[in-house]
Amino acid sequence: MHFKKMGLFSVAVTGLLLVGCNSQEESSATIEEKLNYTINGIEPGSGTMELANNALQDYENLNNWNLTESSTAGMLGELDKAFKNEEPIIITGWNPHWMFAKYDLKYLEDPKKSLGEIENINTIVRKGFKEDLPNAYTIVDRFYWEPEDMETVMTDAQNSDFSDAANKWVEENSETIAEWTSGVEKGNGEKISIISTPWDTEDASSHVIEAILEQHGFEAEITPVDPAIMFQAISTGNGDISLAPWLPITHESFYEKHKDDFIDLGENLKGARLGFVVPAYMDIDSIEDLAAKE
Ligand code: PBE
Repeated sequence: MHFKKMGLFSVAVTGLLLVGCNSQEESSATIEEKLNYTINGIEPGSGTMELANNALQDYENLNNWNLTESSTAGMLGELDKAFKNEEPIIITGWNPHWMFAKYDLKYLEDPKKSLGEIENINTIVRKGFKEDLPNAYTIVDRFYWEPEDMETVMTDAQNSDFSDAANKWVEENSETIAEWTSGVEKGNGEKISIISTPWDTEDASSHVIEAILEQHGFEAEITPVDPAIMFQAISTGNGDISLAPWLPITHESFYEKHKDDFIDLGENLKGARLGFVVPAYMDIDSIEDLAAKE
């Protein structure tokens, strides 16, 4: 009995010693070591991940860093965990998004502009859409809103869903919508296929244009796909319209590949942005300040 107790005691002491060593090691670890030289990414098919991979090449200090593929929900989960423990984290973040209202975040400076600067979101339509559905085309062509509008819908959708949030925005902005639909003949149940991408920003715009088109007599349907497929769908005529392209940088490679095969109606929103984002409590301001992994 006595012997067994001694055994347990020494296990406990060793354990304490180990814990002691560990925490000492942790407190002297650099931010980069605590981050395990890792940036928390999102869906591999996103434009964001393409740019983030470019950034890892462009910045010599990041050449040996890791970019984890995940999902937006997974990335946001990691962000929440980091905030609860006040730990460092680097994510691929973007605006408009409610993450900036929920958490105190900052963009890391990006002097090489690998992750772009100020982005627009454009509206593209398939060739022939204007000729086939001139009335719907006019409404789609006129659709333009501000980042704050998009944020309102994204935030409302957190407590309901995108259909309800979009309908609410449409109701509250009836004057603007009256301008967009002024002089436009009502539809007769003609079907319109809206191609979207799987993020809140595009859930918001797609549901709003859907609500407006339906209010005006058309029958609209939303299909969310990866950006590459979105451009392909509009280029092949499988989809009619998309409000999802982020330009000039985020979706540049997809855009360039298909640009002769769709019609670009220009911006539906100005002032989007993406980049490497960190909690404001982190003592680091620029991508260039991150130490290289040797
Ligand atoms: N995003 C949001 C998307 C477009 C919309 C920035 C995460 C992307 O392709 O990266």
